[in-house]
Amino acid sequence: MKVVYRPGGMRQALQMELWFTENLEIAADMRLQLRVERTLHSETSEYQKIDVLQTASCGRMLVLDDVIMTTEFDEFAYHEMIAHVPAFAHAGPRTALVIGGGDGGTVRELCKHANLEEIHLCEIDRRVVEVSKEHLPSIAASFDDPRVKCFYEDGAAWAKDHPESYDLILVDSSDPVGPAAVLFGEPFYEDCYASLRDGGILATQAENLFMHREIIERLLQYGEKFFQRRFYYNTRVPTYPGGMIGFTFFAKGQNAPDPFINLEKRYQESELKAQDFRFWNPATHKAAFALPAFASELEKYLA
Ligand code: SPM
Repeated sequence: MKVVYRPGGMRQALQMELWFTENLEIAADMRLQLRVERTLHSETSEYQKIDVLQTASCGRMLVLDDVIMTTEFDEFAYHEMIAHVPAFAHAGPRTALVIGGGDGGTVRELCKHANLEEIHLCEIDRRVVEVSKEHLPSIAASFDDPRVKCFYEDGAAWAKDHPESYDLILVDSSDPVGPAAVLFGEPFYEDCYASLRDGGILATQAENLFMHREIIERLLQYGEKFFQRRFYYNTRVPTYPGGMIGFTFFAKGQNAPDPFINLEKRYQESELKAQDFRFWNPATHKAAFALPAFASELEKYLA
């Protein structure tokens, strides 16, 4: 973490403020800063630096290798959209795999789906889960659900070793540097395809349309190579650079679902109600797939 001390305004001339400055390799010329009240936890695990900071405006914040992973303020906009969009798009998912996602937010959202019988989390760094349980209890809220099993292993190897095992695979990864780089490679997408059952859906953290078009285009090319249905959708997250982040949505097989079919019906038939969500609803679900005009060239990869 780069901690920048700088003098406050006129009325705080004697008080020094503490600011966290994100150090994001894939957006090197843009910096996001948040004012920090105190450090709640800091360590270097076997894989990465892990910090939990109490921010002035966004609650507690999890930071890995100086990059913001999630904050209490806006985490729901990310976790609800990575989880519920594929979960409602599938006709009846019974098994789900989350790769990464050690803070537990994606697992928490999946646990709201009563039809899911098994939810596996494959997170390479056990310490992310342990630290999140201790410091981010509202996010790491569902690890005690009996359907959840945690495996502290390499997610890419896990997908390769579990063919035809899952109805949903959600890749809640950090960015394509460091331990997560392998999750942005073609072999991983091929292995995820093999790890899905027929009709299964792969949704992956897929960066920002304004800033990371090359990465997104590459992921959509993998999708085109392996998957029968392909979409890209967005959500809004103020504490990620550019305030938005997208996901690939790839579905497998001749009966591969699209994300819109029977959506309202499935929602009404589920046990879920409007009060179970803060961001997801059928309207945000559908709107998330609208690509802005400047990105329309990506449509050639979608089907
Ligand atoms: N469960 C939350 C884990 C976070 N997964 C996504 C992290 C992305 C961080 N960088 C965002 C860069 C914006 N393009």
